[in-house]
Amino acid sequence: MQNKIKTVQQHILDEERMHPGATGDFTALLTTLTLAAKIISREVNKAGLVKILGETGEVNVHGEAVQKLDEFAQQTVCRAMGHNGHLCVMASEEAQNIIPIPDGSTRGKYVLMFDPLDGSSNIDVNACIGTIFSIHHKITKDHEDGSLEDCLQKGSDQIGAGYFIYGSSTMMVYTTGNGVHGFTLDPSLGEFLLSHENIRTPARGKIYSINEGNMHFWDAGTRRYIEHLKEDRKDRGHPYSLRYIGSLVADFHRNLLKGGIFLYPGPKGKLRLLYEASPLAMIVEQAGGAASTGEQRILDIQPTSLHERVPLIIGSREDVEQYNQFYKEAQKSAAD
Ligand code: AHM
Ligand code: MG
Repeated sequence: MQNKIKTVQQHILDEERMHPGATGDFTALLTTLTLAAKIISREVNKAGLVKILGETGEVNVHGEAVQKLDEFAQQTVCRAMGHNGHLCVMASEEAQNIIPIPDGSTRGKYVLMFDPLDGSSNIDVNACIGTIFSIHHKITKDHEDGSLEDCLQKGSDQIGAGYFIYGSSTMMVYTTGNGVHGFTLDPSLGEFLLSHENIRTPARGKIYSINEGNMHFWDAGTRRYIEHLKEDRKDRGHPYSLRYIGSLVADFHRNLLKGGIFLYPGPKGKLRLLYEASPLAMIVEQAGGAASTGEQRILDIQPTSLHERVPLIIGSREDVEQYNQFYKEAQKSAAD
């Protein structure tokens, strides 16, 4: 039989229909998000042409104020999602406080957290960047508007998570708890088409991704673990290779498909729990992988503030488990 042709909207709708009492609201929410991503993708693709890469404050050839791409992405998501009618509040890596739904727009039952353009240091050099999103149910009852409390939910309570990657093609990868599915944007149709159904990440990989320039800041467990991977290559014939783009979505996406481990270790980490770690942790677990801080499962962390950072160790299950072991042993020897 030939491969099926299916748009992301059809796929989400089919998944939503599996839930009794589904209203279609969730499908509508994600559909609007794909529209925002298409707009961002279009700007990313023509960035070099319209000099959109300039600093804010510049004026382009049309006499319009030039925006940096990350600000453009932030505003695009807010403008598309704020009026979508299904959200009660949003929060973004690019905004200090929670983002209320605009006056006059219908409030809904979902909460959206997002990183509008992750990997922004790669924009100027034409490397992959992405948009990451995380969706929760509203949990507060007293107002139609959502609050900080609605945003500070554990990753294990997410009802959906995903990312868009703006690379050699634009892709959407998402999960609603029924596996992980990937869609590739066909620019001639303007549709995301199913290209990677039910992604499973290999149990063990051959790639590690870490900023080795930070080696002297690493904890002892991380240092020993990375040494061990290099010894695996030299002595035990398991060829780990280092691959690091410095754009989380791109590093994560490659490792998800090929197998491997991405590390941004502590003590505090750089990556944000709500906009980066939690959504990618849901995706990786749904694909059979794992995500931890070294001592705790990412999805079990109770957030305490909007922009909280966590160490992030994420990827193939056996690799993450082995890292956790190294981390715990180093903690134990330091305590003895
Ligand atoms: P950003 O949200 O400011 O783009 O920072 C997050 C990025 C991630 O995409 C990437 O994994 C990490 O920062 C790379 O950091 P470093 O340059 O310290 O290795
Ligand atoms: Mg980011």
